[in-house]
Amino acid sequence: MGDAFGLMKDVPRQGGLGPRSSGAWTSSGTYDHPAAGWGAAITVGEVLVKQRLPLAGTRAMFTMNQRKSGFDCPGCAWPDDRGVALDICENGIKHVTWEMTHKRVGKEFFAAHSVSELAEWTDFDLEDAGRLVGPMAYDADTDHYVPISWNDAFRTIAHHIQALDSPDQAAFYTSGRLSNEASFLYQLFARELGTNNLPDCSNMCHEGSGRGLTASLATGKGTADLEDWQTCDALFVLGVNAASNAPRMLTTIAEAIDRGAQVVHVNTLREAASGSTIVPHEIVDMATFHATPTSTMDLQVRPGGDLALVRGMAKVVFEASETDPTALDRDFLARYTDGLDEYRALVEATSWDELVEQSGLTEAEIRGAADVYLSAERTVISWCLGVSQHRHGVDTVREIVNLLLLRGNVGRKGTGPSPVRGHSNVQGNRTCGINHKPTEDWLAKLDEVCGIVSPREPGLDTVHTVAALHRGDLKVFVGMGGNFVRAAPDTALTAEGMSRTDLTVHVSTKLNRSHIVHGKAALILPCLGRTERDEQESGLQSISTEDAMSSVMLSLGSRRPASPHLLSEPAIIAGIARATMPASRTPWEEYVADYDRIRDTMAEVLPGFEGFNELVRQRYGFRIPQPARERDFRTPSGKAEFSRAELPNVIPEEADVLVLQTMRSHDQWNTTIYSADDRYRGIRNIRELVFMNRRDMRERGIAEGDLVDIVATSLDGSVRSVTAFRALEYDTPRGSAAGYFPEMNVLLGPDDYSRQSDQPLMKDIRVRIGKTA
Ligand SMILES: Nc1nc2c(c(=O)[nH]1)N[C@H]1C(S)=C(S)[C@@H](COP(=O)(O)OP(=O)(O)OC[C@H]3O[C@@H](n4cnc5c(=O)[nH]c(N)nc54)[C@H](O)[C@@H]3O)O[C@H]1N2
Ligand SMILES: Nc1nc2c(c(=O)[nH]1)N[C@H]1C(S)=C(S)[C@@H](COP(=O)(O)OP(=O)(O)OC[C@H]3O[C@@H](n4cnc5c(=O)[nH]c(N)nc54)[C@H](O)[C@@H]3O)O[C@H]1N2
Ligand SMILES: [Mo]
Repeated sequence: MGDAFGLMKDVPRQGGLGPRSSGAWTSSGTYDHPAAGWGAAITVGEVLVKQRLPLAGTRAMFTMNQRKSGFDCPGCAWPDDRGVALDICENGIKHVTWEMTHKRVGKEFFAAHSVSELAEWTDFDLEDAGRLVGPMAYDADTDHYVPISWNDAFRTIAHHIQALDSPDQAAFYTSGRLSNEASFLYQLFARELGTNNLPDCSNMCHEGSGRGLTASLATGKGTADLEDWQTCDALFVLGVNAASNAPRMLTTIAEAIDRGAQVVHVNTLREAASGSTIVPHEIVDMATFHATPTSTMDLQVRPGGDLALVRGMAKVVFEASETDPTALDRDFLARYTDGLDEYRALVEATSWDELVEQSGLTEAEIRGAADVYLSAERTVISWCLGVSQHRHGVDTVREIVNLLLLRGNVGRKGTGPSPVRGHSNVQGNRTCGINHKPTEDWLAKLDEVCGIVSPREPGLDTVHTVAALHRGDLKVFVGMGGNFVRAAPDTALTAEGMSRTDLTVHVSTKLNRSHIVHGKAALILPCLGRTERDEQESGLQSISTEDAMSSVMLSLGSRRPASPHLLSEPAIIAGIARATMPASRTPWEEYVADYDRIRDTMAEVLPGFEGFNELVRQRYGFRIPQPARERDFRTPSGKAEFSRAELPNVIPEEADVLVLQTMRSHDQWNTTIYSADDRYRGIRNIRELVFMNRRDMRERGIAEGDLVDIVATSLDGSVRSVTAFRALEYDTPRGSAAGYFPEMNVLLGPDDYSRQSDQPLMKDIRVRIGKTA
């Protein structure tokens, strides 16, 4: 990578982008204790003490995810369980306390450290410096960030944006933590300005899920709710590392098993969730070390093999329907679906040999999964990045829907497709208009209510933003949260593109790499965190978020802000908008004075938000109406559409090429690395590693712990590599390998994205691995 463009020097070392460490690494194989439970509780205690927050942290734990008076956990988007008094998890607490740290990054910090010096810091050290406390501007003469007033910061942005030849020379990125209210203002600003350049982190996680579900069911979201999870007889969990990334899901899974439901995990790895858990809020379970199993079947697919598995299951369902009249829900199929016969013909024409080869499973395993499906009255199928970050992610999502349709498992209690969302409000961002390709209906309504004329040209998504930065087409980049330089593919190219812009603006809580890799001018604008009190003219404000199951709730911060100079995200957006468009007739100041006014406007624009202010103040908020959930499928045919995708070939042509997936460790929140450990995978003190199958290692003469080079060939033929990563033996299918994001993002070329979803191929990087010379 080199130290150009503010990236860390590429010195191979233990620890990757996490804390610097000289201690020895260890790898002890998969965790065989129950997930969550005491291991998590002990870690929570350590985290609170480390951040010097034992009391405040404990208080926060008790107000997290509590209706009425609490704040929504800024971690993942798993819905709050209404029956649970203490609905928390280890990783949510890590996440909250990371925001609550006592450390501060003020003007003294920036005076003491030049940007070139900070470029040498690890990503861990940058974030660990503490909370940002005042707006800062880059001073090229001294190479330091220096204080700037909020007004001057807004004027700087206005000056740059007004100087553009076209508003399309600016891009406005969102990371999925932004509230509904701030999201709405942000997209309103971009569109009033005249651009749909609204790339977001969803372009990297569930764009494919949204597109697949929309094509099949005319809804971009899952139709299953938490209640459906709680009443299904069979639950399939595909490509999710639940124990680390959606830990509260473990509770729901354990309860499902307790009531006799079948839970099938499908993953390339044997993850901790496919074992057992000690439910953290069950005091009795904790005290007695009572572990509940979280799996009744665990299928180890090859990378990208999910479509073949699901099609194989459909094949068994069709077979069964020859003798069992209840195998297919014929009434449902006749009344509500389109394309069944063609789908059936395609499935029947696909041979078992192909399905077995492409799934990496045996016919017996596929039949076993199909039997679970056929025996269940009600089925929920959930998935996350193991499904969506593939070339054919959209096809796989649609195949999942096909399978559900066969037995009427959509729009009925205890059933439905259920993508597991990532960031706490990533789904709400989309609902509120963060979308580079909005529909005409949506724009027309926005224009009518807000009195603007939105542009109709689609804007840039994440991968196309990287390309536009590289071409020099983007002059202004605004990041509303997130860490674009580290999250996006091809770190070096993204960094180089970012450093070519005239202005970069980052609205953030903590220092990260994207502040160090800056444009010619650069601003860091610090904002309130989700846990903090947001006081405006009309008093204390709350914001709202939408969970992965379409429930919208209020969130109220209660902590004293990290600094009196912080502004809220809505206030920052309004400040930028007013400075940039002085004649705007949008009541920016009034919106900020009282967020109820933002919600009043949203109530008019967003379908299903009529009466938003009243609805959201109900004890559990409200669920956004979703026609598909009522079996009202608003596709062009008016019916749920079966898809008919070719079975993709997911096996590399060349025998020496491996399929590498990039994933999160247990001690990480996306680009924030808390430590270099990965407890459930038995890893301590190392992140620059690659998990490999024992036979693939032996074939290449690689022994446990050897240093290896990983060379990736991009779809466009270009080659990227990393050097001196440790090869570690792991239970991953032959022909596959795994490593950590963001250390491995350098391996993804700008062309390596799915043509179906435009998502980067973060679970399908084609690599060759050999010992470091
Ligand atoms: N603590 C914590 N929680 C988080 C996050 C975090 O960083 N830390 N990030 C949040 C965000 S933004 C998101 S999007 C989610 C991500 O949640 P996950 O999707 O769980 O994220 P990953 O760590 O990428 O793990 C991908 C999983 O898919 C499996 N997999 C890989 N390839 C395949 C395949 O081809 N088929 C199948 N069936 N499985 C496969 C991997 O082995 C792994 O278990 O988590 C959210 N929650
Ligand atoms: N190779 C590979 N790359 C990936 C992935 C992968 O699986 N593999 N996953 C992708 C996915 S699913 C995602 S979602 C992206 C994540 O991409 P991003 O969302 O861009 O990254 P984060 O690491 O979540 O952002 C962390 C930063 O957010 C800021 N922040 C924290 N809280 C707040 C807040 O309340 N307000 C504001 N304004 N800022 C805040 C802090 O400054 C922190 O440094 O990465 C993607 N990249
Ligand atoms: Mo994500």
